Amino acid sequence: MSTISAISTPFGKGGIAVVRLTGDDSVSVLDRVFKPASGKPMSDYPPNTLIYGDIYKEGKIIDRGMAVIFKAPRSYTGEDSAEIHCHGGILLSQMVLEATFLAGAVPAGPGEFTQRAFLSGKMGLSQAEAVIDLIDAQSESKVALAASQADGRLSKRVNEIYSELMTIVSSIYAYIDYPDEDLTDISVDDMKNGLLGIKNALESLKRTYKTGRAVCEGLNTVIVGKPNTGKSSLLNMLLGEERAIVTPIAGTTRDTVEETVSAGKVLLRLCDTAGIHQAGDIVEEIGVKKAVEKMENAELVLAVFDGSNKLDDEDRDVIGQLKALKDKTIIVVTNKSDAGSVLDTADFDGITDHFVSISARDGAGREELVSLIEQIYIDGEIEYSSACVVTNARQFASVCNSITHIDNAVSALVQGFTQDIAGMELELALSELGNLDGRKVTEDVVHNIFGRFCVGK
Ligand SMILES: Nc1nc2c(ncn2[C@@H]2O[C@H](COP(=O)(O)OP(=O)(O)OP(=O)(O)O)[C@@H](O)[C@H]2O)c(=O)[nH]1
Ligand SMILES: [Mg+2]
Repeated sequence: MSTISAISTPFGKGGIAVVRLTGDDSVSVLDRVFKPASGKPMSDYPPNTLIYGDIYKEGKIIDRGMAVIFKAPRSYTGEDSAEIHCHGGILLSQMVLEATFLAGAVPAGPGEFTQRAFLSGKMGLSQAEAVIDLIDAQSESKVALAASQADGRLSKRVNEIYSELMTIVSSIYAYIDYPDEDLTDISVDDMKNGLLGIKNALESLKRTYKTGRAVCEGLNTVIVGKPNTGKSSLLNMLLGEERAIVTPIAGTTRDTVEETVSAGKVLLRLCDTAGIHQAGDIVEEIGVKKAVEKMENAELVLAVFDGSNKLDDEDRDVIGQLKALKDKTIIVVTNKSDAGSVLDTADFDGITDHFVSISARDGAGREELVSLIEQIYIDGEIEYSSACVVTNARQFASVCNSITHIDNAVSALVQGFTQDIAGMELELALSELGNLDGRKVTEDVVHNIFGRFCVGK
């Protein structure tokens, strides 16, 4: 493999910057760029040891710093690797990087270090994804969950399920190829039971995605309501800053305002929208259309009503639209509790069971709203430090597809079809499980995943 290098620390001034190398020639590239103060070459030093010395570019010393070598396979990538720690100047770290290029390294692409770790078998794909989640994490709960998945827990569990399934598939093929010989002691009933056990294991993994998604991917959440109910005030309250314009004039928000915010353990991808009503002009009309579209595409709808006033025709129109929504979680937020509260849950019959009363202006009710969202999305049984959790749509799709193939195999067995039909379905299930951890994943998927990383990771 070629030797690649990149600055692994963020762009900007800092105490130190780290230039990272990986590939067969890492040590010889390092020897050309870094000379230990002792006069001995770096290659004479043992690995995993930080050594002090001079950093050279085109024969001139440009900085003093530290360097370390990691020998294959005991490195992040599984290859020979090295790091140079220089002072954290923007130009200086760039010059050190260029020195590594002059010494034979080539620039690393986004996520290429982790991609190499995956290719050399150091980590599964779900583990690599957990590393992205860790880097992206905006909430403590996401850090906790990603850190626990980055140790390869999900990969391990999926591998166990894969092996169990493989045993059954082998028995089925042994049975088909040599029906008269006693090669397998598994009866059709045993096979069915074994498959149902595997299906149950996959079903419990599948259930963890509700929590995994809420914590890691975030929930697509829209704030809707008629004008002036306090939608933008709610966005600001959740964010803890005056992000959206709030005025007493109905129709203040015309375009959507989008922000990501953590609500306790849940990550909300929030969208504030224009008040839904009969629009007065073309700009408003477009805003209202956008609001309705966002509502139809969201998964969590925060429907805001002014709880200090009786419902009017505009509210009733919003309620009608909420009733028409399918497969969404709706929370009715009655706002302006400081000004009185004349609405009750009966006013929202048939929309939802989730209600909360707040005063977005004063911040009252924020905790109740957050804990209601956590109650809906976070499975309290999931212990982050020990559980296997499905955290993204790609992993979830593999789990769902493998369940479907197992179901098909079981019904083939139950209906007495020839066993090769069940065998074919189970091979598809195996291939789906293989996808989950990258065993059989296509090159496109791999590129797509690692392309989301930053350069230097
Ligand atoms: N008393 C009281 N007034 C509030 C509260 N929340 C918002 N308001 C007021 O209600 C008015 C409208 O608030 P916004 O947050 O702009 O309402 P909106 O739903 O975004 O309005 P549009 O963007 O016009 O649809 C402002 O005058 C706010 O100060 C609250 O909790 N109590
Ligand atoms: Mg607004």
